[in-house]
Amino acid sequence: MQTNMFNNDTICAIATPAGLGAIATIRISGPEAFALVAKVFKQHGKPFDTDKIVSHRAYYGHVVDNGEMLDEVLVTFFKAPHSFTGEDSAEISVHGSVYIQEKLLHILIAHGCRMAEAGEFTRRAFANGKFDLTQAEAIADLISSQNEASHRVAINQLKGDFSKELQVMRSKLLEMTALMELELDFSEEDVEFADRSQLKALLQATLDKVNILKDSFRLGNAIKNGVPVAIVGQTNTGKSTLLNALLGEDRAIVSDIAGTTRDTIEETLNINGILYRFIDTAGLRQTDETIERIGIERSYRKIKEATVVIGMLDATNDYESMLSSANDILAKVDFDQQQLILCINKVDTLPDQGEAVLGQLRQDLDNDMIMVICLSAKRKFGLNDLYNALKHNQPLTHPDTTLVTNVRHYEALLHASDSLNHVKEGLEINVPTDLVSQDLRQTIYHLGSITGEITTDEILGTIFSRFCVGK
Ligand SMILES: Nc1nc2c(ncn2[C@@H]2O[C@H](COP(=O)(O)OP(=O)(O)OP(=O)(O)O)[C@@H](O)[C@H]2O)c(=O)[nH]1
Ligand SMILES: [Mg+2]
Repeated sequence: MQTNMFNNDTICAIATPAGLGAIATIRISGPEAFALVAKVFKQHGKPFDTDKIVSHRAYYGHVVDNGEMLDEVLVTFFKAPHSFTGEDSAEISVHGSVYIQEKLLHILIAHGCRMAEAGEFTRRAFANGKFDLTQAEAIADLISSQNEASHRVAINQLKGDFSKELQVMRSKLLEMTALMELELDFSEEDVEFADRSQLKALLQATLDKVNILKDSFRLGNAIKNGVPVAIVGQTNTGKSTLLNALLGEDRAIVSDIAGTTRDTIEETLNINGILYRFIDTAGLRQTDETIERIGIERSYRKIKEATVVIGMLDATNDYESMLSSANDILAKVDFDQQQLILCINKVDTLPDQGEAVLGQLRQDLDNDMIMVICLSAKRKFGLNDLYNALKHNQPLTHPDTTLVTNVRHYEALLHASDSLNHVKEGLEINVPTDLVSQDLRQTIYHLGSITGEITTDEILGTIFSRFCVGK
């Protein structure tokens, strides 16, 4: 529910994590913020004079309610518009007892404050023009960032470089569209205000930029949610055993019955600062069993979506069937976009620990793009070789490149790219100006929806409800 959003009331919430801590902070924002704090905050036993507030300064005192002292506190005041939300705001730091935190919230609410909804502080900041939508979303990403790479991407987005790129494109298109629409007013006179060759050049430049941003999503998403690594292969090759070995826990069921794993199992793991999303899949084989078949279809889908494919081969099988499984897997890999690591598993059962098979397979496949390693998932050896192979697929990020990490942005860019292509085609076959300008408006709309220049309440509601209360 986001109904009260623009009622201009005063809201409060605990901004620090739930539970016990050394200190906790309660955040208050809105027109009555200072007056509300003054109702409960005392210095040297005397009422606090809000006229004397200096913005961004911390004041020591006590929260007293009904003559009873609740806690010793520090209150920091932020005067509008120089606060996070752009409104008068205060932060009360209390001792981190759960009782104190909740009691203080109750006291504030009893005095007329309203409990904030999820993301409401950030939504108010957005409404007050403190930042645009991509920056608001970057704040959520920053809070949830768990490693250096995802932190860096969130910081870049927060700095607003992505927004600037979009705004420049959008305003150039707007200018051109306005000129075209002016022509419509003079349709009798057959004038051309918008130079068509300039328009074509602008379209191409915009399309190139939009496509670069769109294509960066694969990498951006990998950084944010983990590089997707699909573990695939025939039944009983040891895929689930490998997942468990990587995680160091018995996450997936392992058995010598072929077809044990029916559904995909995903777990993220941080290896040397990079987040990977390992996906154990149902073993590939011919089957009449409906559920297993659905699982196998999912395995194929996961191969498509993965950045890295780990193809599991079983060293206890004869060489010819291993080679044919390897060929089946590599036929499904798109080497322009994906990396394949073939793992000869169960080499603990071979006297030379797989050395001979490894050499033979490398020779027969004769493909530089494929890495082949020996492994025993069960005895946990060869894992280091796997980590090293994965290193070749670290998401490379240049600090200055803009990466799209958000599905909403990605979808808007897809739409923008489609409508730009429409405009281009339209110009080539000389469709009427009003139709071209309609397609241009579509592009402008999609680009504007990313930064929040064009949004509906519903979209905003969905975005901000993903934030935690207090943010
Ligand atoms: N000797 C040996 N056995 C292994 C190794 N890895 C797995 N196994 C055994 O192989 C059998 C199958 O292992 P799983 O991990 O269930 O195989 P899977 O590929 O997930 O099988 P499905 O889920 O049926 O597709 C089990 O009995 C494992 O103990 C290994 O490195 N060495
Ligand atoms: Mg399995």
